[in-house]
Amino acid sequence: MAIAWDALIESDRRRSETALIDDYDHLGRQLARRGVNIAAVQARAAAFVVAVPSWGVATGGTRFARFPGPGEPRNVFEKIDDCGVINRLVRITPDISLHIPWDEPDGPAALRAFAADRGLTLGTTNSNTFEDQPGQAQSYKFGSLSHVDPAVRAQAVEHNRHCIKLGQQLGARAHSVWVGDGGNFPGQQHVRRALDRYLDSMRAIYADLPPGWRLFIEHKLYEPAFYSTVLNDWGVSYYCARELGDRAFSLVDFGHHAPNVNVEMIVARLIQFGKLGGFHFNDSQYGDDDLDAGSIKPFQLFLVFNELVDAELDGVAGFDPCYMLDQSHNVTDPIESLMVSAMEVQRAYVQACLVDREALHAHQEHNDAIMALSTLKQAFTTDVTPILARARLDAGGAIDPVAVYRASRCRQRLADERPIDTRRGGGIV
Ligand code: RM4
Ligand code: MN
Ligand code: MN
Repeated sequence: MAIAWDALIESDRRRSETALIDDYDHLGRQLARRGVNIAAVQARAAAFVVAVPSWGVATGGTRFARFPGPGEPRNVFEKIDDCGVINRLVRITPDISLHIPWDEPDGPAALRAFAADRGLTLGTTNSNTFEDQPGQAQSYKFGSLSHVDPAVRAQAVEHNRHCIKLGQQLGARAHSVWVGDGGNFPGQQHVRRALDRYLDSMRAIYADLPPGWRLFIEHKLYEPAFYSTVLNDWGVSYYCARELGDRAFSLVDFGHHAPNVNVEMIVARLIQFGKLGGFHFNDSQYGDDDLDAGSIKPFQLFLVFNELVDAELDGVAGFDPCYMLDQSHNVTDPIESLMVSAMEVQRAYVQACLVDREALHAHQEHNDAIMALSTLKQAFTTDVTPILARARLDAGGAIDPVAVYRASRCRQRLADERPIDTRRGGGIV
């Protein structure tokens, strides 16, 4: 699809740059009064990256229905095309996380080259042993890596090995494992034995991890299993990551905890224990809602980044979390949702960069709760939009990515090029 992005971005710039300069200069003076150099903050904003999920560019669905969106991608190449549009406009999403077998390519080399042509990399593979594929010998109905039957476990281990081999051909450097294993009823599973079996399977996968690779394990409280899950919380995840070895880490998906759980505490502890692998950013009101990052609890997102920036500035050894989005878009255009979400995650990062850490530390030492909170709130309530926009513009992106995307009529064109396809696009569990 040939869209004149350069021209569209240029007319967006002509329309909005004067106002942007005005807002940026004002913010610059405000920050200077706090001893903060706006150019240095902009440089940090520009260096920020978050990966988009290949499964997120297709319309999601709920367990009740899926309403396909116009022009949604029908194969992995079209998904990468859509990821290219996102990065063309926001400039902070050059990496893609792939889901296998949803995104299984016939020719990995061709896929890698196709992505590279669009300035994109394929950094992480995600395995799928939570549903059955046509023709598969063993069923995952009662679990995969922790299944009671060794033949099912072996098949699930083999699938993960396959993902890693494929990832090597794609230039990936990490593999992420989430399993739907668990029980729907009390007594259905022997809780301890199921975890032992899971760990044995994970050891076999870990043993095949290529040099330089990391293995991420993702916990989740419930769903699709409604009574118990094998990797139910961050404590179990931490334990397993330790058991597996130095290159195994816990991955935090924002929606995978009980309501009201203090996610920033989990993040701080995983950093402290050297086991924070990365994130699946999204937002939620009740459970694994997979809503757009920053749409429900932006302060929580900021508090998580407050911990991350604090660790970055402290130079915590081995601290190198991988940032990814993991969302399901049911009522929005996925391209718009992913652009906005990436910018919201970047916003939280930049706000966290504004925290006056010396002042915060002094308030903590003096047990001054009000001033400690005010210090955080001062950063959180600073509108950093001009910094994000300036960083995007300087990197060749749009001041207002959603406006440019709508002006391009990209979605209408995609709808013409990709006649409606009602096959499941993934991302609904
Ligand atoms: C799960 C989990 C995984 C994601 C699947 C689609 O709930 O978040 O990361 O790959 O959904
Ligand atoms: Mn996830
Ligand atoms: Mn999830």
